[in-house]
Amino acid sequence: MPQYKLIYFNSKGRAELPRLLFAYADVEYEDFRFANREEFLEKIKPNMPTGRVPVLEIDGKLYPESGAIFRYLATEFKLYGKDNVEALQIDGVVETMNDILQVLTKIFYENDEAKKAELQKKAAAEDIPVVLSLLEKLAGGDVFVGDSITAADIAFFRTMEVVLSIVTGLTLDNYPKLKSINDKVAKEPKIAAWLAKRPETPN
Ligand SMILES: N[C@@H](CCC(=O)N[C@@H](CS)C(=O)NCC(=O)O)C(=O)O
Repeated sequence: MPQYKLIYFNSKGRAELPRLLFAYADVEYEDFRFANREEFLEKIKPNMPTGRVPVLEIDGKLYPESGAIFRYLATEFKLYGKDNVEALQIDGVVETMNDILQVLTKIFYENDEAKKAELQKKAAAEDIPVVLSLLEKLAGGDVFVGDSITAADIAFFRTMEVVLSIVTGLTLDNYPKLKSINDKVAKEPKIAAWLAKRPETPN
């Protein structure tokens, strides 16, 4: 088994999905969190391949980009479908979900409070429900692809965590398949154990 170290801020952000994959696959890794932005700028950033994080270190070599880390780990942990067609379906789900993340990023980085509130309202009423309806169509039943949990389901769970932390007034009650996927992932014993023990951070 390779030696894994995941390098990121002491926050969930772009590192939480890989952390959930490690948890679900029950694979050991070092969850390396630097203390603050000063430490990042002085000690970490200059040594990262692109100056940004997350970075996954595998046996001493550094690899950037959260999407690449997600696909690599999911493939290593056999969570990326049983064949290339299932991988294609998983990618379809992940790419659709990226439309939600784009909406959320806009809200997250908006500094004007009035504009932020407007964006949040529109996201809850329009932007996110549109994408959730598409995802409901892609869902197979209580998983997106095949007959057991894949990286698509775990990525959806993580996306919903981010959605609910940024946008209020949204539920999955109108999306029965998405609701069962979300509940199923949350109830997986290894995921539940990680959720209970992970460091508490605001985002
Ligand atoms: N496309 C990259 C974006 C990485 C990124 O923007 N990381 C932020 C933290 S979430 C960062 O390192 N910011 C500090 C900086 O750019 O100096 C990915 O998905 O990994």
